[in-house]
Amino acid sequence: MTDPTPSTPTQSRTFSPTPEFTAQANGEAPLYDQATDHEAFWAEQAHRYVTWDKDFDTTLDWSNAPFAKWFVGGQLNVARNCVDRHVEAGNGDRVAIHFEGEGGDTRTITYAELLREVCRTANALESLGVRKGDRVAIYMPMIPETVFTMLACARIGAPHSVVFGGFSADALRTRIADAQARVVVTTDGQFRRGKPAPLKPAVDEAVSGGDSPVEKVLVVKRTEGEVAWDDARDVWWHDVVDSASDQHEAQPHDSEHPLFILYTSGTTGKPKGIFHTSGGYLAQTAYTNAVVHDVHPGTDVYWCTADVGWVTGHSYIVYGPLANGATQVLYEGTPDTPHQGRWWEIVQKYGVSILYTAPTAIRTFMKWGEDIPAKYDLSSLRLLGSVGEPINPEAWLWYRKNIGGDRAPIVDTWWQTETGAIMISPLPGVTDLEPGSAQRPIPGISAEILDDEGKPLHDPEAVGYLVLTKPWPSMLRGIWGDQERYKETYWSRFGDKYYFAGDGAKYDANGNIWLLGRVDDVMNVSGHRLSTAEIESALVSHPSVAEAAVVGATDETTGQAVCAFVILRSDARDEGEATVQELRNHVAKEIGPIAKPRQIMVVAELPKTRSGKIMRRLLRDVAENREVGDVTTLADSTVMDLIKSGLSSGS
Ligand code: 6R9
Repeated sequence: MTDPTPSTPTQSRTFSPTPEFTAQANGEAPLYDQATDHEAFWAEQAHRYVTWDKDFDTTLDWSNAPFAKWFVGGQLNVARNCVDRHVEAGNGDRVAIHFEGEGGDTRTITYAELLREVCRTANALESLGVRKGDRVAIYMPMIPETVFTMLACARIGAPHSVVFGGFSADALRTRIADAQARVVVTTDGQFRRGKPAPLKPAVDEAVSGGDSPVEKVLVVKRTEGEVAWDDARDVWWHDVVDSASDQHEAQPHDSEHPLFILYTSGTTGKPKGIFHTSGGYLAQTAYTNAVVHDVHPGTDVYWCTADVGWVTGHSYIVYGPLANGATQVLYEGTPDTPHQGRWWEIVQKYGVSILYTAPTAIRTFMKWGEDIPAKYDLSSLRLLGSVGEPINPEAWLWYRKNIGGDRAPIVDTWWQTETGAIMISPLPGVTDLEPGSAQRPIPGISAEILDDEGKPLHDPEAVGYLVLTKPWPSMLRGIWGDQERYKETYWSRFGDKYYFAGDGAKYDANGNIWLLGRVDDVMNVSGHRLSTAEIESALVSHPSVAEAAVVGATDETTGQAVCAFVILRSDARDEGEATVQELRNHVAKEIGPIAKPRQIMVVAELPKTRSGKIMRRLLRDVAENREVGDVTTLADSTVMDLIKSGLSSGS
């Protein structure tokens, strides 16, 4: 196995923009200077990228920090910005979505058609009782109806809560309860690796039991699989949406009206409902999609490979690109179904010019070999993007050479569910690109790297904590139902002037920022955020488990992998591999298959400090097969020997 730690390049090699790219780029160097007047800059972007029904009178109200209000007094309808205005501007015939199903079924949706579908969906949701302010849970695969539903919710002003289709019934249930969703939209099933996989049974389980706030479940027929049906609660999409009127009068909503809630893992077991509002979120997603992805509506074919269940899908499949009137690909399936060249076949088929994906995918393609993309015509690609975790320079260079034809610039974009939109990234056509670094805050964003005491670090290679020093339009407005936790999580580590991102970072000698991964108990597995605490509580909910500790160990392909150490209850039988399998499946059931530990080690003890804190650092050493580090703060320093000898004897 090669050394999996992301290596710092021994010599820094940079890639300057070509004059041709610069000449046509949306992003321009003067933006950095213009952004020195923070509020004036953002007011200008909000006017350029958003159509307001009523103009705002105050750009930023930060008087009740850290609770921000952007574009105060302004009114808009997010869905009309994403759909109607393009049709009104005469672009109704432009393709909004090239849908590619996993099985090869396709659908081309123009903006005019998108408008009709969104209106029908909005009318249908209203007929099911959804009103402005109600929450709607969306538990769906990557199909056009998912986009219609999100936009229909935005149109009505009913915040959506999209729950990734890979999450379990239990995870869905807690998210529904937290947001008190009245309606769930789902499908009978989804296609995954060539086979239909049911989805509705998880919804049935999640809303069962009498205490659910859910009144209606709207079901798209996708796989034609058998489904259980509750006549009082369940409604087929084709019965109510297809027959609904394709005209829908949309009301303007306040700039600060909640647009969506999206749950993400934090450092405790309880997922946080990050909520975003309308005007600022739309302005920044559209602006960044224009200047960072360099989308040129009408000519580009853009493809973001994320799932809409994550923030990347919200901001860079639905809101940003559609606000800009872009043409994009929406793909339902996995990269290797039916073969490992599927993505490149799609790029060739639709002439994709901008591809936005994650390092874990790139590293998987590296493993499969460069012969696979080489079989396809990828010459349409003119810009590549990366998001979700640090991209190691090797993967960056492979991506540039084998996918970007040694020609397309790569934008490594750092941001979070909480930030709503891209924050740190090169500007293509402006920045000299440095593989492995997200480089610098985009115009309008300010960041610092602080040491433990909160002092700014500027020395090259000095490692500290990334903070954001000014409010930004697409920032989270809080944690749904728990504003104390919002203040404590993000605005207390370094005082209330700094947003603490939870990521380690450093500058290099060129003044470029390198993101170094999470500094808290959050893991990043294939670009998905998972909390150690959440998986630990899933493990201890199994009757055989007394205690559990989870760490993220470096993994060559997925960035990090979940490794768990468990102590079995004295009355539980250790049946070796069978026990391990049962526990892995238990985690999948409790949280979802993405949280399944790669490895579970049954141990007799866990390393703890005198105050009882599990020393995950030492467990990480074991999981990564390293010499175990300093054990002097352990309550019992022999524990690590016990763990290691237990493991080597195969228990
Ligand atoms: C958009 C998204 C956020 C966390 C973030 C950081 C990591 C995202 C990154 C990156 C290095 C990048 N992260 N992009 N690390 N370089 N370009 O992924 O949101 O799921 O909330 O994850 O992902 O650790 O704090 P989210």
